[in-house]
Amino acid sequence: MTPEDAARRAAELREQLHHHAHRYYVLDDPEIPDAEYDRLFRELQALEDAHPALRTPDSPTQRVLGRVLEGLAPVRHAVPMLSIQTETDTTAEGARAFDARVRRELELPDDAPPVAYAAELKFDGLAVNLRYEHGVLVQAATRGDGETGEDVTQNIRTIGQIPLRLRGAAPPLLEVRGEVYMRRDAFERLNARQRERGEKTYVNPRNTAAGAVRQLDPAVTASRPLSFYAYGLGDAQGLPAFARHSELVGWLQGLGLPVNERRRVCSGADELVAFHRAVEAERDALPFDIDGVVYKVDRLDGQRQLGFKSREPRWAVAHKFPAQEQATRLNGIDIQVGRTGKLTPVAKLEPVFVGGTTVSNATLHNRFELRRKGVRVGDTVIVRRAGDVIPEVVGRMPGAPGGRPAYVPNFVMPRECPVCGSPVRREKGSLEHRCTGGLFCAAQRKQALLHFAGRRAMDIEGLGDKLVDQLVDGGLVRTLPELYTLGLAKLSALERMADKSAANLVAALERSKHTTLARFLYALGIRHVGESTAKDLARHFGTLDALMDAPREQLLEVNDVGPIVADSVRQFFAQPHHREIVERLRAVGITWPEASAAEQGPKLLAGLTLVLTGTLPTLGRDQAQALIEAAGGKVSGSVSKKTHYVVAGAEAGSKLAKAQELGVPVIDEAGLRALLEPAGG
Ligand code: 5U1
Repeated sequence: MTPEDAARRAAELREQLHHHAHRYYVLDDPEIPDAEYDRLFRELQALEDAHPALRTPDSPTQRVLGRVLEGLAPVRHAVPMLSIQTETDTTAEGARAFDARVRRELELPDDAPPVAYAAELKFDGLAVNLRYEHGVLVQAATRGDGETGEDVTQNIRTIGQIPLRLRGAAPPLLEVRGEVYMRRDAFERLNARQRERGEKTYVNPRNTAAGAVRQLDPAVTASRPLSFYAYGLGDAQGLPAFARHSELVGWLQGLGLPVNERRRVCSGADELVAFHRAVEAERDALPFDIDGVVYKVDRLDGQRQLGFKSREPRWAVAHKFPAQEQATRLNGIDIQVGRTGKLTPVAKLEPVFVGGTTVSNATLHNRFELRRKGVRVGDTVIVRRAGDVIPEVVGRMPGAPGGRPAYVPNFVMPRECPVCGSPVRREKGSLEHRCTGGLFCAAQRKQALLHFAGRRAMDIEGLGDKLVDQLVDGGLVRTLPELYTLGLAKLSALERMADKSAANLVAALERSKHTTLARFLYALGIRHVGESTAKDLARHFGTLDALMDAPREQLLEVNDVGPIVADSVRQFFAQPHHREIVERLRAVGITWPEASAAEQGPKLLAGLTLVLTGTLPTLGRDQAQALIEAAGGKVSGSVSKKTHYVVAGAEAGSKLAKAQELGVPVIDEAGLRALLEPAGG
């Protein structure tokens, strides 16, 4: 290859790789398989090795080559990185105060039309300034004190979402401001990896992202999966003439920078309030943490008119949501015994308002997790409560510089179950301590009853934890079948039980007797048999007797059943008292439509695994799943070589791409309906 040919090919490859990196990292919509990207990447690497002069700073191969630094150099910001004022009223109404202030300062009369605001998410990460000269990333800096930040260029270059070169007609100088953050799934994966290696887990995505950006060794940053959103400008020359902030954000997107889609222009206070409410409701479903929303006067002439107050613009405000993390004192550690006997250390906390409620208990998971976090009774700890997730202690507050000399835990796992006194054991290779008391243990009995009564199990409405406590502690229910022999008289005699509630419960118990085999199996609480496995087992065996007598090899034939599940099912039904419970449950009248395995055969989708993705034109997700399962098929959450069909609707994303990559047939709703019709029908 002549040097000219090599240069031409290298430029072509750089162009292609920039394009595909943008599709992959920014748009999350790759056009080519990963393997093809890797092939192009290696071809460019080989060309650059053979002709080092072709190795340009914006080459995609140059993302992780920085050296380990002794310290981060200071960078003086050409335009200060301002902070943003915070609206302290975390209710949606807080938005009105900002609108009122803006209107007053713009001297708008009461009858003037509503002000337009750009409303965006407030990402919980680390603010950075990216400097592009003639479209090439030349420097990245943290905010620091707003005047001077730290040079983190090498580290920022490792973030795939941040373009090393802007697309299209970039101006001679452009400083982009935005937030580096870590997605929650990336954070969970990172912590799972740390746990596997027996290393310290990270407290939250924000601190992990901030720590990663400020690393001295860029290889460490590269090993932490980071993301970026752009939301504003620093210094710039030769910009197009914008009239509005919202136009500017659209323009940044056109340059190949990631901007968040959950933004809109709101007209006046009412729409700000609605935006705040809507985003707060979506908060826990977002793939990353936010701590609020940001409102900015959309018109740039309006921003200029409002100007600044000390270090903050008057034209913007951060409207926070209630914090999801708070510090509080760990007063003690209790032990909770779960349905399968697992002992969980539970933190007894000085009550603290976090994630919208007062929290006084939080899980510490297990002894190993507790030690990894270095938590001791008496410490100030950080408690996190996000959405419906159980509150957890994520770590301890850093103490005085120097910290404590060495961590000595002041909590030990009991050797005997605190509820029933049976010995506590930890199986080899497991992190969990378990009570060996089985259903002799009142705690396990209570949990077993609650599980049995659960919505997805026997669905016994009205049988909650308070009532279960009374039934078990009062010696009224020792085994599952006894639930059905309680009767109205015994229930009405319970404390705080109104006649009507007792009658409702009796009716709910009666209703629950008509169920399905899958629900019944799930309700028994066999270890490792979740809802989906219960459905697989019911579908495969058709009758309870066939399943109870099935040898290991037959169990292993069931979809998704491996040795652990097979052994657990065998062990469960090998125990005479479990058989007795099953027989007594049948004797009280619990029934389900049974089918022989032979009758299961003609089901149209028997043995097929389908994946649903995107929005189907008429069927909701649950409806589609129910139709597939009723026809004997299985719905899986991810696409693999074993998937038989992917049913794709509008806005199908990565699952569709995966199906195409693996050559899995893709059908639409009409295709699914055709599969569900008998041949010739
Ligand atoms: N979305 C967004 N986040 N955020 C944070 N915009 C935005 N603007 C900021 C900050 C600190 O500051 C400017 C208003 C100066």
